[in-house]
Amino acid sequence: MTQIMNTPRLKPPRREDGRIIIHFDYDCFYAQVIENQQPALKFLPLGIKQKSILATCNYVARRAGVNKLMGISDAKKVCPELILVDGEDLSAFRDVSKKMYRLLRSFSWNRKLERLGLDEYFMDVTDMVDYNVELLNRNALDQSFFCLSKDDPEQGFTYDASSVAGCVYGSTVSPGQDSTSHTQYLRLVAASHLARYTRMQIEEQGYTSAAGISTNKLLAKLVGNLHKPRNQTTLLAFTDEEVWSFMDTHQLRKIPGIGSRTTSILKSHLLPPPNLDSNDEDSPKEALTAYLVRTHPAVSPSSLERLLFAPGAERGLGEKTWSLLHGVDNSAVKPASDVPTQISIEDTYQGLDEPNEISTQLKLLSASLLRRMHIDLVEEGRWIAQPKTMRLTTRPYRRDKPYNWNRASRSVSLPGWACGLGIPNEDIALRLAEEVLLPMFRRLNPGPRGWQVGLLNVCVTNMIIVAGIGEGAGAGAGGAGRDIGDMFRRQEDVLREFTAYEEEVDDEERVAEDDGRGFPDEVTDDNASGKISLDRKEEGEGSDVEWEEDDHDGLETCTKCGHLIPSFALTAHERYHAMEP
Ligand code: DCP
Ligand code: MG
Ligand code: MG
Repeated sequence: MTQIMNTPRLKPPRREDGRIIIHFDYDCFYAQVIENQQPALKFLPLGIKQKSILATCNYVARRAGVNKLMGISDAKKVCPELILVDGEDLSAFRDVSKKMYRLLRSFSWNRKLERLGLDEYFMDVTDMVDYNVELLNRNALDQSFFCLSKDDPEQGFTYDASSVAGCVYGSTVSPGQDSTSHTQYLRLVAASHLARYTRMQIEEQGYTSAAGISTNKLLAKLVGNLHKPRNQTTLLAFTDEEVWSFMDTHQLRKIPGIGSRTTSILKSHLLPPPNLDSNDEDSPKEALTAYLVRTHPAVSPSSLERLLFAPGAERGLGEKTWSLLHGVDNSAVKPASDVPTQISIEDTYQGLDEPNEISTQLKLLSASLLRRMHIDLVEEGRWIAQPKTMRLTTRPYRRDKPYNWNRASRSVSLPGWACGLGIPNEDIALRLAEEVLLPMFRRLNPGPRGWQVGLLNVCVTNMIIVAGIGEGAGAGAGGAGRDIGDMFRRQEDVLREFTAYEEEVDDEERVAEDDGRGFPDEVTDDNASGKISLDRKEEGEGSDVEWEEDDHDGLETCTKCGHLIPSFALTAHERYHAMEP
C-alpha cells in the first residue's frame, strides 16, 4: 500500500542509519525442533499443543489452513489429520535455541548478538559490513569476497555485491554510483549476503529461518516478516519518506514496542466508536494503522505523552511511540551473554484457596525453577552464574479484571544452599518452597484463606557471574564477582531489564502459559486441580513480549535518589550508591 506523503506538521524524529542489523527468526520453531527429533513428521501436518491451543504448527499444516495459536478443536476441524505433539515442556526448545545462539555468536565480530524470545536474534553486523564494503572493488562488484575473519583473509565466501541476496522491500533500482545512497546500498547488499550465508550455516544444523536486514532493530524485525518461511528481505529505504511509507503499512499493534495498552488508548481516541451492530472484528473501523496515527492532526509527541500517561508508566512513552511510528529505533543490540538476566516459572489457576494447594503448587514451581537454573546456569558441574535474589509474584483470579490486577511481588535474598551441588535437587526444591516461598506467600497474602490465587510466578534474578567462567557481558573480569568494573557491568545487566527490548528469554515460559498482556483472557477449566488453560493467545506474542511497554509492578522508590527501581534490582542499585564518592 502506498501512502501519499504529507508535509510533516511537526519535526520528525531524527533517524540514524549508521548501523546495519540482521534479524533472524526461525520458521515454525517448536515444530522444527520436534521434526528434527522425528524426521517423518516433516512431511505431515504437525501442531505443537499447549493446553487447549496450538503454540505453533508446521508449514504443511499451515497450507492446510491451520494457523499458529489456533484452538485445538478448530485446528482439528480444518485439518482432521493434524498430528499433535505436546509442547508444554520447553527444555528441548531452549536447548536448540541456546545451540543456535552459540552458532550465530561464532560469526559475530563485535559480539553484539541479542536473543529475543527463543527463536529470534538480532545481530549488529556494522563492523563486518563496513570492513567488507571498504574492501570492495567497485569495478568488479559481481566478483566480491566477504571476509568472515580479519585475521584469516581466506575465511569467507564469494558473492555478487551488485545485487541484494533474497527479497527486497523498497526501491528496486539500485542507487547510481554517484548517488549519496550508493555506499549505503552496498552496505545493505553485503549484509544481505552475510544473512544468506549465515542462514545456510543454520540450515546445515537442520533449521530453516527467515531474516530481515535494515538499519535498526525495529525495521529489521518488521521487514523480515514479509517473506516467510525460508527467505529473507532487505529494506532498501534511504530517505525518511521511504522509511515512513514502510512503517505506514503496519497495523499499530504489529509494531514491536507499541503495546496493547497504547493501541487500545489510541484506538479509543482516534477511531470513531465501533458500530455495535457489526460483529466484524476486522471491519475497517477496527484497523488502526501507523499511517493514521502518524498523520493524525491531534497526534504529537507531547499529546501522546499525555494520552498514554498512567501512574508509574514509563516516562517518555509519547516520544518513544512517536519515534517508532517513524521507524526510528536507536536501541542497541545487546552484547552476547551466556547468562540470562532472570529465570522465571509461573502457572495460572482458577482461584486456589487451600493452603495445601498453594504449598503443592509452590513445590512444583520450585522444582521446575531449580531444573531450569541447572540447565541454564550450570556447566560442566559448576555454576557459571548464581542468582542472588528470589521473587514471588501472585495475583488473585478475577475474570472481570485486567491481567495485572492486584499483582504483587516480594523479593528476598536467595539462600546460599539453593545453589548447592551434590544435594538432590528435590530436597533443595522442597526446602525452597517451605522456607522461602511459603513465608513470602504469607506476607503477600495475609489471612488464613480467601486469596483466590490466579497466578504464582517464581523467579530468580540478580545474577552474579562466577569468576573465571563465562564469556558473555559482565563475565570473567576478576575475582569471584568482587571486581568493581565487573560489578558495574552486572548492575547494568540487571537494570537493563527495564529497557523496551528486554532480553528476557525466560519470559517465553510465561507466555507459553499465560498471555502476558494487559488484558484478561477467556479461560476454561482444564482439570480438576483448578488449573486453567487459555483459549486465546494473540498472534505475534511470545517472543514479542519483551517489546511491550514495561510492566511496572514491583517497583520501589530508592530512598537515596528517588528513582523507581525494580525490587529485585534494589540491592544492586544500593551497591551503586555505596560506591559513589
Ligand atoms: N510461541 C508460544 N506462544 C506464543 C508465541 C510463540 O508458545 N504466543 C512459541 C511457539 C513458536 C515460538 O514461540 O514456535 C516462536 O514464535 P514465532 O512467533 O516466531 O512462531 P514460529 O517460529 O512458530 O512460526 P513462524 O514461522 O511464523 O516464525
Ligand atoms: Mg519463528
Ligand atoms: Mg519468533
